[in-house]
Amino acid sequence: MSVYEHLLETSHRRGAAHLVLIDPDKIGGRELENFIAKAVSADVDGFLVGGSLVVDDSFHQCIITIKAHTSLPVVIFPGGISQVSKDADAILFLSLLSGRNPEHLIGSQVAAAPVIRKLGLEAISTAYMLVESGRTTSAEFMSNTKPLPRNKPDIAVAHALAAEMIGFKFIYLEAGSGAELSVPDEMIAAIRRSTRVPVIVGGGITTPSEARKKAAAGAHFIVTGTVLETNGDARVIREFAAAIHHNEHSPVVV
Ligand code: 1GP
Repeated sequence: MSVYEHLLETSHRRGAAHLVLIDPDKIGGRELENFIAKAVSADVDGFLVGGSLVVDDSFHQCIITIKAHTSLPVVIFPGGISQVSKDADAILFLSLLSGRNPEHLIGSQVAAAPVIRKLGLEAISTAYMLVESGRTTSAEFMSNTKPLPRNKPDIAVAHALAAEMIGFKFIYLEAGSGAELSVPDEMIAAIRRSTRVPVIVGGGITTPSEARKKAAAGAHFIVTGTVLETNGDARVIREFAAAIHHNEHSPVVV
């Protein structure tokens, strides 16, 4: 089974799946090992690894450390073309479809594709869409693109339809790491009504009940990063995972 199929099967079985984002700039060493152990025991479904910056060689080591402590999928969520590692299970092969910057639509992809093939990494084509979320986010600033307007679900749906027709395997609705406002539930629901492409939602999700609403609106995968960097207690991680796994009739924690 491919990593993509495994992720979809997990999401389908549990109602939605919880992916935890690890930024190698923010955590490493023993602290990372402890965090992964807690996340695994708290029933998360997989890890994304990446960041807008990654200023040293911590990326590869971070993947190795995570892989040594879990058999859950470890998927690269690249902030740039240097963020590849043969030790990961797969890579989200992102195209910044909400923007009109050719470098992020196809330029970086052409540069990265031969490297990914050589490493034998599974590439999961992902239509990456930034959604307006209050303040300017790192992803928006670094990519030099405009996000989708948050109060215009029709524009987001048109992008999602284009993603489906082009053949992307995932749509990633991104408010941005640490965003003031997360992706609106109405936008998630509108995209789910219009396309069959599985949807990942992340950015600015700060409570289990907020995560649960995104899952209930139709997100297949919920990504949390900052909130667990701030408080990575096993209890907190477990509350997020339980809220997201809505097929399992878990209690809602506000
Ligand atoms: C960012 O979607 C992820 O790319 C997660 O965002 O750090 O705000 O949880 P947060």
